[in-house]
Amino acid sequence: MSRLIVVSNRVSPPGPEGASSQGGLAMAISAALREYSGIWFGWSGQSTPQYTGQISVQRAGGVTVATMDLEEQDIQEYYNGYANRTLWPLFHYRIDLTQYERSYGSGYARVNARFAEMLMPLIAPDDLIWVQDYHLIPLGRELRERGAKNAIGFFLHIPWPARELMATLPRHRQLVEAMFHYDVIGFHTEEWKNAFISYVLYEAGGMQVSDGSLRAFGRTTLPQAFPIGIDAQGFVALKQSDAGVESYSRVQESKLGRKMLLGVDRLDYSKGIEERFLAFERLLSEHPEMKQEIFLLQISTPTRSEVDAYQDMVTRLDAHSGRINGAFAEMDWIPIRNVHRVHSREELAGIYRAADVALVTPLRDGMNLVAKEFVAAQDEEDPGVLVLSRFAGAAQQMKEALIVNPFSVEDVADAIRKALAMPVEERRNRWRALMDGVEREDILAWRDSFVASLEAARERTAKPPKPARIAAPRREG
Ligand code: GDG
Repeated sequence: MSRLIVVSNRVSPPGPEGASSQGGLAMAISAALREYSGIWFGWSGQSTPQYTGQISVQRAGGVTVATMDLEEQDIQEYYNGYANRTLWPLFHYRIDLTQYERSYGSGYARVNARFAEMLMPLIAPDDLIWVQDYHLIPLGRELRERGAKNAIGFFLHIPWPARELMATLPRHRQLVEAMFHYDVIGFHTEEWKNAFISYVLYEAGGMQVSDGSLRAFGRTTLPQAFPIGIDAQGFVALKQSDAGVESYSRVQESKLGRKMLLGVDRLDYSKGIEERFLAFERLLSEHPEMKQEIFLLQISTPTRSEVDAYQDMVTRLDAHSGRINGAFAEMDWIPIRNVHRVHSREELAGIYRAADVALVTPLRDGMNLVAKEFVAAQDEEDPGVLVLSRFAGAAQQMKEALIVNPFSVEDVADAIRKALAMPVEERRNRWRALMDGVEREDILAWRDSFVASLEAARERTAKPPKPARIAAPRREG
């Protein structure tokens, strides 16, 4: 079996405390690498005053991990700059927050070239290479320029924007041209894939071939949808662990018989947390009889705190929750519990289980794993209800959720009321259908389908070109 090389911006190998400290994606990558005996390559997360060009290789939890440090300027321009101030907001439809600085673009190009330089000596001719996410779009081209002939695939974890938005990015054609150096390009949904195809056909003058591949810039690539999933069984085990049961009981007791609405998100403007608070405020002001009966637990873990848009958002969010709590709270009841601390995955599973309604209302999201984790953590006999934004990739698969428009406070407020009033029979039926999907389209299915597509790409390239077909002479009579 050939080796698999996974490249991502950051690597998070299994720690000494085992796999439970890893997120679902990191666990799938570790599992894939164990199976294919490969390497996980990426940035160590450390900075050095000057770029050293050194790699550190370690074995961790059965996986070989190779990391490199970046210099401070790289982190500012590539990571905080082009990745998180340019591509992230643009790809999440926030051109109002998108910053286009030339220095960011050159830092991004420089770091991608450095990744390729460091990675090349580790690659054997038969290896499959799988590049993850928007930080590393040009890496495939950089590797090809250095002679890599391997099958190389790319997976985008975030949405692909509409082509009118893509056109606002300086040098957008170069970015898309770079993607044509991959054999396979994976998106979470058909919608993101089609947005990419639309760019290629209408902006880049490309064409579609009958086998689904795309031709442009003198090259061919295969765009495909691979919806990511979670480790569903692993998540059930987290909820049943001691820490999972303890956090469930703790939250359950604190509810005092009230219904709990739950939000769990990275503190990111794409997640629609502010809009969710406003919808909850609308509900309380239009239905004061619901006061005392419900509350919202919002767990938001801080990220990217060096980027201004994130600092501004935290300030606004805290102002909203303070205002809503000030206006509605009573001596023995608070409407919003606004929590910024990080929880272990076991604790999180227990919290999901204790929720009556999950509010997963991003304004735009590649997939959204929280929606799937919430479903996996529910009790079969008395499951909670999932309220899900139509703009999350997950909405394409999770049709039995209550699908909402997160931009409409009324729509979300109505869905909350509907969820709270839903009879247990309907909750069970919807949950069963959702859980079947979460189990079927899990993280291993995602990994296996992508790797299979990459292997097929390698076979196509290895095959000698078919001899020209000569039509047989027609028999007369
Ligand atoms: C990107 C795309 C796509 C949250 N709080 C805590 C915690 N979390 C974990 C959740 C979940 C993960 O973070 C968040 O995953 P999402 O999928 O919801 O969102 P992004 O981080 O934006 O991920 C997204 C994903 O990539 C995969 O392709 O679905 O669309 O944006 O797993 O549980 N984990 C712990 N403590 C917390 O307090 N341990």
